[in-house]
Formats: sequence, structure tokens, C-alpha cells
Amino acid sequence: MKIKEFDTITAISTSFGEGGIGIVRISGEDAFNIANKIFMPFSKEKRNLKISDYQSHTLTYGVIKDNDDIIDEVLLTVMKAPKTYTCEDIIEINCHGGKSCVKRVLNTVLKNGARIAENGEFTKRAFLNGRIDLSKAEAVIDIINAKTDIGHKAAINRLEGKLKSKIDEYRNDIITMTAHIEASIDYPEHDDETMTYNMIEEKTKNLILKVEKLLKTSDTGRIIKEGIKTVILGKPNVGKSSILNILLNEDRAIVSDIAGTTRDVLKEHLNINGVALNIVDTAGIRKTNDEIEKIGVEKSKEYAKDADLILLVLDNSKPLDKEDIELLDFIKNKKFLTLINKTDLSPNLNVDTLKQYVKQENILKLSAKKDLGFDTLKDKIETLFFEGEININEDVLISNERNKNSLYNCIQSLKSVLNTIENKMPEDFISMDLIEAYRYLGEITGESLDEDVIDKIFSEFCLGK
Ligand SMILES: Nc1nc2c(ncn2[C@@H]2O[C@H](COP(=O)(O)OP(=O)(O)OP(=O)(O)O)[C@@H](O)[C@H]2O)c(=O)[nH]1
Ligand SMILES: [Mg+2]
Repeated sequence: MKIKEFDTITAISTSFGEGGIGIVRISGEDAFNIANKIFMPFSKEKRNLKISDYQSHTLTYGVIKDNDDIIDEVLLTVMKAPKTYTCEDIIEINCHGGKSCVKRVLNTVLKNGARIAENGEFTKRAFLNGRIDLSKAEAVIDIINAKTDIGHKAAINRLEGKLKSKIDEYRNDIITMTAHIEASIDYPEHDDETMTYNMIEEKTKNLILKVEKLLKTSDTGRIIKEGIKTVILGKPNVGKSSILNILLNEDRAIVSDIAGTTRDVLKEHLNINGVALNIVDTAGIRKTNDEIEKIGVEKSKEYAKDADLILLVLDNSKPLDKEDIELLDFIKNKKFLTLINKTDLSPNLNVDTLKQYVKQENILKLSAKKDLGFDTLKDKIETLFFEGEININEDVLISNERNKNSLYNCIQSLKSVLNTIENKMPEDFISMDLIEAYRYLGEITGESLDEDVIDKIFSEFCLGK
């Protein structure tokens, strides 16, 4: 492994606030020199040693000093290149938590020659030094940002290299095909042209199926990472905001008996039995002359169009009317659950009519006032998204837009190969498209990406990672 030379960086790697321990991390050629200047071990034997003489991957008890000023009692971790996170020499100073203490330790490190790291710069070095590929680096950020156990598991799968090995396999398929074509161009007498075309066609079709299958996981991947886009929809006053409040377990949205209370969309994040939901409470849908409410109604519809799941709320105490039916029609192609709210009041809603539009199993009865039916609703949401639809154990999931685009572009290039074969165009064209497809796949692992794209990806990391 060729380790690149960079300057020495430092950052606080734990979250900034009060806590038992805070960690200041230093990485780079000068890490040990800086530690020599600011660290004094309690052990007398160690005082005669330089940090570079310490055994790698050990902890030493001592103090951090700024000249004669003692800053803190710490444990110093020494990790020697190349078997470290960044592949460089690393020092980690485990000091006491608390803003002022960690900050003073950091300042002392800075004073002695390190520079402050940019977001994600430690992980970027691991990538640039070839220890991890880009799919693993992106898994690190997903692990840190995971909001649910399942999102965490999906990211761990990618950190283990499952996505990389899939991509490598596809790229190998392409190399095999290209080699065949090159051979038939260079030694035409050894190869039957029709056979080459047939073989490439079959292999390309197979590869398209594989890449398409991976691309299809992107919705599930996004849902796991960002949460299910859930929209509460319904006419005014049916109890949408009351339902949101119960799901959130707090009085978040204003509830009143005045129809048209919610004017704007209200977004919240919530975790239901391990499923992350980005839930949106919307303005009640009705025809209105109120300009502001009109905007709200339009927004509600926009959100509904983009939703992964719609919770359509109906009022048990009112008959189903034309506006309800219009709403049912509006969302008929989306995944939705129908919630009959206000079941504490005497029923006027004709469930049989409703069943003409909705399957029985997707109708749930609630009372937001009495807090009834919510456990069933939560279970229903959980099963909707886990039974057969999400199986993260066996499959690698694509969870970011960038990877999705690369896979999509790869498929387009492969389709262009089929086109060339169909039109009996020269083999050179096939090679060109295959190389394109190969390059698009390489964007996922980071093998074929421009430096500024790489910079942008890492800038989205948090500081200290
Ligand atoms: N009896 C009864 N009243 C309810 C129930 N849920 C909500 N309400 C009442 O219905 C009224 C409207 O509730 P909201 O939650 O504001 O309804 P909304 O659908 O958000 O209304 P808009 O924001 O105007 O679209 C309030 O007076 C609530 O207290 C319920 O289950 N039973
Ligand atoms: Mg409301």
C-alpha cells in the first residue's frame, strides 16, 4: 500500500458537550512529535522514551501540558502507521469530557503544529490511502447518522464490503467481455464474429438484470436511511393533527374544532417499532376561497404525490362524502392506510361504501381523543414495511442518490451495447459502451471519480471522523 503524504490534522472526535470522556484525535507524520511535546507520562521508565518508541496500539497514563501548565490528566493512545484508521500515525488523547477541557487540549495540539481537520478528513485519508473504498467510507457516515437499528444494520453491511464485492463482480463481468472483443478484433481468424456477438449479448442482458436488481433496492435503502415519507391527509377537522400528536407523544400540532386549523405542512421525525418515519401533518383538503389556506391545500397535495405512505383520515361521525371519495381517487395509486378517527362518537360513516375503494385490511379504527387503536396502527405500519418488502439481511441496499445515478447510467450504457449488437455496428462501439458502464460502476467504489466530487462527498461528514 502506498501511503500518501499529508500534513498533520486534529479534531475533537467525540460529540461536543458535557460527557465523561472527550477524545482529541491527531493523524499524520507529525502526530508523534506533537505528542512528545505536550504529553508527560506518569511512568518513570516511559519518560525516557520517545512516543515513537512506545508499543503500537497501547494506552499510557499521563498529563497534557501547555509548557508548564497542566491541562488535564489523560490516557494517550498510540497507533503506528499503517495499521490505523487513516493508515497514518495516530494519537488519540482521552481527556475529561466537558467543553472547556477538550477545547484546551485541542488548542494545545494546534499550537504545537497540527491543523484543524476538515469534515470527514480522517475517513478521506483512509480512502485516499487505499484502506477503504468509497462505498465503505459512505457506510461510515451512514452508521453515524443511522436513526434506527435497521438503518444501522444496512450501513454495517456496506462497511463490511458487501456493496463493493457486488460492484467488483459486475466490473469483472465487463472486463471479461471487453477482453473477448479485443481478442476478436486483434485475432479475427481465431474467433467467429457471430459467436462473440451472441455471447456479449447474453452476458450484457444478464448484467443488466443484476444491476437493475441492485438499483431497485434504492427505495428501500432510502426509506431505511431517511425514513418513510409519510403524509397525514384528509378533510379539515377529521383529527389529523390530533393523530400526529399521539404518534409523537407530545402536543406538537395545534388542534382545534375550527376547520382549517393547520395551514402549513408540519414535518416531524418519528420512530415506530424500529421503522423511521418522516411524518408530515397537512392542511385539511377542501375547496376554499381563503388564499392562504389554498396554498396549504396545494402543498398537502404535493406532499401526498411524493409520499411513500399516506395515512388518509376520515371522520367516523360524518357520512362519507364527495370530497372523501375525491381524495380516495387522488391517492388510489399510492400505498395508503385509511384511518377512521373519532370512533368514540356514534358512527355515521358507511364502511361498506368505503370498502369499494379500500381493502378491509387497510382500514383501521381510531380515536385520537381516547387514544385508542394506535398500537394496531403502529403494528400495521411495521408489517407493511418489513414483511417481504424489506429484507436487509440478504441484500445490499443502495441508499444514496449518487450511487443510484451511477447504476442508472451504467444500465443505459449496457443497453446501448445491446443496441449496437442489434444494429450490427462495429465491435469498437461495444467496447466504448462497456468501458462507460465500467466507469459508472467505478464511481460507486470511488475508482473513477473526480477529486472535487470526492471532496464534496467527504465534506458532508461530521467533524472529527
Ligand atoms: N370526539 C373526538 N374528537 C376528536 C378526535 N380527534 C380529534 N378530535 C377533535 O376534532 C377537532 C379537530 O381536530 P384536529 O386534530 O385539529 O383536526 P385536523 O384534521 O388537524 O384539522 P385541520 O387542521 O383543520 O385540517 C378538535 O376539536 C379535536 O379535539 C376523536 O378521536 N374524537
Ligand atoms: Mg390540523
